[in-house]
Amino acid sequence: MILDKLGKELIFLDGAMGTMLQEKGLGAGELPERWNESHAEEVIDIHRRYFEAGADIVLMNTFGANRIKFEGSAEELKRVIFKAAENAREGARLGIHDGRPFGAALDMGPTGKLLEPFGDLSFDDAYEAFRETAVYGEEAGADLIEIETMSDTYEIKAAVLAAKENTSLPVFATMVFDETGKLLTGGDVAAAAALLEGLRVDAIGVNCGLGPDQMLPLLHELRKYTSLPVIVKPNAGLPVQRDGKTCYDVMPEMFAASMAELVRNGACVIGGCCGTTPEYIAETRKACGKLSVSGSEAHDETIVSSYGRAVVFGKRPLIIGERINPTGKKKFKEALKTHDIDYILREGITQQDHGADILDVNVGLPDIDEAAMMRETVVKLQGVTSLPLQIDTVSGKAMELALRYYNGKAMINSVNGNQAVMDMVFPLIRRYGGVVVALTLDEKGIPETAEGRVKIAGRIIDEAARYGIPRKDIVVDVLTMTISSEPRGALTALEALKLVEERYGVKTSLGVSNISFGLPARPFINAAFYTMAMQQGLSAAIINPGSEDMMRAFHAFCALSAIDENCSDYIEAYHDYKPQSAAALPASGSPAGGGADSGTADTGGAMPGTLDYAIIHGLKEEAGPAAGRLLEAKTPLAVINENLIPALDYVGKGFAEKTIFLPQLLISAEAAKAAFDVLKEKITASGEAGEKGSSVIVATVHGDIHDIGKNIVKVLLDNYGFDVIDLGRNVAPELIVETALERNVCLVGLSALMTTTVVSMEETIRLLREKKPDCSIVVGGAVMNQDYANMIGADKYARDAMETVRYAQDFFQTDGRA
Ligand code: B12
Repeated sequence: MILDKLGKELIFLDGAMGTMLQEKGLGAGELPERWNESHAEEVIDIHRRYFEAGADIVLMNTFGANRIKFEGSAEELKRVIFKAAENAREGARLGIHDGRPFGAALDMGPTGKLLEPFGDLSFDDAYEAFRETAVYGEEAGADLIEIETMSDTYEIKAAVLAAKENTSLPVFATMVFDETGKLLTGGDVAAAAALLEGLRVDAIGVNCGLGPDQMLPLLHELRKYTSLPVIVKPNAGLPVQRDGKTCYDVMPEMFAASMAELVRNGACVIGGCCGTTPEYIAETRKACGKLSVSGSEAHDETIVSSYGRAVVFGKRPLIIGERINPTGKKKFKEALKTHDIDYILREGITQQDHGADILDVNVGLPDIDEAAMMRETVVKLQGVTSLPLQIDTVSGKAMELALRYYNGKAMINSVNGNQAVMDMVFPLIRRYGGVVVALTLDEKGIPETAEGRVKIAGRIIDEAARYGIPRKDIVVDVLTMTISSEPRGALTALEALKLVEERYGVKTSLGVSNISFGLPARPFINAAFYTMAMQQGLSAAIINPGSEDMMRAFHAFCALSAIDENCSDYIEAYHDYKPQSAAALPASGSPAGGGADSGTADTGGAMPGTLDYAIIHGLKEEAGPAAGRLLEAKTPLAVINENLIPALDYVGKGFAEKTIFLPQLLISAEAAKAAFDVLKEKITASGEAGEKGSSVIVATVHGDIHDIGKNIVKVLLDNYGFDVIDLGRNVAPELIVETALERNVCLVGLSALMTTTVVSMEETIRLLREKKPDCSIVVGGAVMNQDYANMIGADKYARDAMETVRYAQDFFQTDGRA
């Protein structure tokens, strides 16, 4: 019933459940889903009111009903979900007076944990948690599954797969974007849309975070990249704090008027999120009830994505980096055999720095477990680069694992006209989404003529359609034959390139360097052929972005064909070019026309192999040894101040400027910690064994989880002989005061790194002054300065760990407590 209406008629969802439960007395920290059993009447009443207000579908009170939040109690979880479904049905019985059809959606929200490699929840565990909830939901009678409030594409992928692989229910999926159109993990609307469309959800959309007016640009953006029905569920405006309570600034009538505007712009499933109540839904029904939905336009853009970016084919020639491939590379083969993943990651980062848009990943070698290696490489590469990946393998198992654990819509290299290969590859694409490279060869080999190759492309496209794979998800590779053995090899490929695009309207890709095999000075031929192919409309080339000749051809072509407006990318790349210089290619050359997201990573001038580079790129395995090397020439404190902190500052600045996103911040922090572990050993080994007994409490204040700086302070204080009581991070003021009282500690060090947590610091100081007035308080952390410290009543502001030690020494000496 829902799928019959979807996209044809406007479907009304309900508003917030949490807001309503809080009004009814839900306490802080209480799991709202437990109210399905303990306060069933209240939950039923909320459903009833939403149905009366005009909702067609209500969301069951199951947002957080998963084994992670319910700490493994499957029995309770199942009971709660069944009761939630019963409550929704009872709400419908009481609230629907005109007999209209209704639905109850199983609501699946995020687990609250970040997934690996950025957090500690594995993809499989997330999948398993969602699977369990989805299965119970279907058994309990849910009519569809709505996955909502997701801010990480990897988590939503786990949830969608769990729902689709284990139930037959329709799946709706909505995510939370900020006003700049980014997810918390950095992905944009196009990236999320590509992923979700690839996973074949039934409707896609946005919820939470923003009010209805701020969602309009997001809706436009979504409609640009998907032809799926679009869901919009805004908050009742932006949150404002009044008397310590969170309130929303858009009233029901204004909300409804904005919702009508959203419907006129293409939303076809609408409802409300935080702050909305039955009044909002009633007004929305009034304002929108007579509006019709505007049909979806078909979108035929070819898009691949990663967690952090979408790459759209057709705007300019794309560069697919070919270096992650053992063919003809002795060192690479060795790295695969010795399981030197860092070597592979470095190849990825270097290609990104040189301007690749997509990275080809081929780790096939006869004597290794390719599937396991492929999975590991894909997962780890995603930890150090946000470039989309091209999975390059002939092994079905390796392809499946890579696609399953890939966080985005991948490119797949490849399928061909051989039926058995198509039967292996297409079901995987149908299941996981992806853009597949179709090689124009079949059981009979590679046709000699352009027409022959084009025909095979046509057959592959038709066969893909039978699997439900649209043309936009196929990129045709007409194959390059080497001109030393096939004199017309280049011409045939160029002719086929043009024909394929003209006849089928598909995008193309080509491995370029094969053209010159067996000839001297191969780069000359490669670069010229590359230019000819781009002129012929080639969409993407598999090349080595580290090759100066190829990149010059690329930049020059973009400038000549007016893709690179005002030649600005060309100028940026070559303004300091000197004819004799071997280093004309910039370390971080930026390809033309890609805008802010054009696939390059700034290294802040740091060189590969250095600690700064390892931290900036989150190379955890490299950071420790790099720190070790620096220790040969510097003291640990100098390494902290001259390398570790500046590298983190660099990342932090990028984060503030939104060129770096939370996942990258996290892996940089991990790398910094790995480096610090090495430095710590050295500091401890050189310890100035002081008298124990002068106790100091250190803690990062409540609400703040930054502890790298605080840990440095701890280690140094430890090392100088103080008895350090480390209360950790995110520490409540009460605990700090209790500990100071219990252990009679007279020096407390507090750390805060965010402007928002300076208030917790102030509160802690206030409480300490009240309960333990003889305590001295030293504060630090990146946001802190002398003025702030004075303002919040601290005794001392210490700029760094060493200053903290000096202060502690003075304090205990003058104080005579030591
Ligand atoms: C690493 C990092 C993280 C890591 C933290 C990992 C960890 N275990 O600590 C992760 C990825 C988890 C993280 C998360 C977040 N982060 Co952060 N993060 C940073 C970053 C890049 C570096 C901080 C750092 O470790 N510096 C290196 C250490 C050694 O320096 P330090 O802490 O200043 O310490 C020295 C001195 O200050 C002093 N000191 C430190 N503590 C103490 C204590 C005492 C008692 C004394 C005396 C001295 C002292 O001595 C230290 C050694 O010399 C900063 C940017 C920056 N440049 O600071 C952003 C930054 C602090 N983060 C920021 C934000 C916004 C966040 C998030 C909210 C992001 C999000 N959307 O989720 C979350 C916060 C969650 C929370 N509730 O706390 C913002 C804060 C903005 C603001 N002004 O409020 C910053 C400034 C980035 C930015 N420019 O936007 N982050």
